[in-house]
Amino acid sequence: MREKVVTIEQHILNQERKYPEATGEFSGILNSITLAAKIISREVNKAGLVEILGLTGGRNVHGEEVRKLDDYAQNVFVNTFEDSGHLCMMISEESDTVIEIPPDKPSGKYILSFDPLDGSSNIDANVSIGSIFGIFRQKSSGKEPTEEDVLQPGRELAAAGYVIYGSSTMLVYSTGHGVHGFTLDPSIGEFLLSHEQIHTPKKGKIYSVNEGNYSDWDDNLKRYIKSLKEPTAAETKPYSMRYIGSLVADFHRNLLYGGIFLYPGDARNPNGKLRLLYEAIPLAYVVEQAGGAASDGEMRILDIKPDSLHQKVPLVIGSEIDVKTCEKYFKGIL
Ligand code: AHM
Ligand code: MG
Repeated sequence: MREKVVTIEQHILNQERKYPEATGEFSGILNSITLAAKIISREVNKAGLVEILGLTGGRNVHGEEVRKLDDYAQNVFVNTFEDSGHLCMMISEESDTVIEIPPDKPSGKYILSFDPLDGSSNIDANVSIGSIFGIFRQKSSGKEPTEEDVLQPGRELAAAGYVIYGSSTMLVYSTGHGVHGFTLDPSIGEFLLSHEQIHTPKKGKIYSVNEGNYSDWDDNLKRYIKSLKEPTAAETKPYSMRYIGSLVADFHRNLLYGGIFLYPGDARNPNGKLRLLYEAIPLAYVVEQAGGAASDGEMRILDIKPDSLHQKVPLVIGSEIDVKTCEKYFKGIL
């Protein structure tokens, strides 16, 4: 057992102290994410109880409306940040357009992109789900953010991370100085440092992909996956296949154990399924900070300049050597 516990708030403060010019605004955003994560975690943990305690007609025993957890998580993020004074804008999977800060509320110089509850189709089966976030700085100098602020490449991120609501709730974040993981202790309501400086293995033994889409794959992708299942003599043991179908959970496992996650483009969906701004980019930032890599099959995810808010992107992410090998197959070099 550790002699001294470090809460996420202390950790954020310690990071801030390294920058004398820091105003505390950035730390404020991270603390607000922590709060949103705790509130969503509490609700996710009682998800199954809605069936028992809840009612028909969308109201629970307290007479409160029973909302879909996606909507609930979206509202938690928006309500937490609308009044914070740190943001000039939000981008969410759950909102068709950008979310502006109302004129009567204080506004700041950061932009938050987020997926409030990813993998939510898994909730009813008690499978892990997550929230994903990225924080950009406002680039333009005017009061109102511009398109240049909305569509920034991932390399401009100031911070990113995710929350996984699993057998325990964990928050993992990076501000560009490594990746740190915190586990929620529900008895004291605090995220405690549990994974300091996460380094992902350079090469893994796991691959994660929805192989049900096999018949829509191109030959290069088929050859790559075959090479993992039927390795040549030099690499005798085949990779294990692990696929939860919940991006944060699949990503988190591979980050810790090493491996590769793919949601590739195929004949039916040329750009795959996952979204660039609030799914691929934040996780690409985290994986690179942990020593891994993320690509669309040809180029680094963090170098892609987004051209629309909900743009999809093929995603190949995980251990560096695995991602580079996969790229070679995609380019026909291997
Ligand atoms: P969502 O944003 O609608 O929840 O969908 C995203 C999820 C990811 O968590 C997961 O990686 C992917 O969808 C799984 O898709 P599929 O069922 O096609 O394999
Ligand atoms: Mg999602």
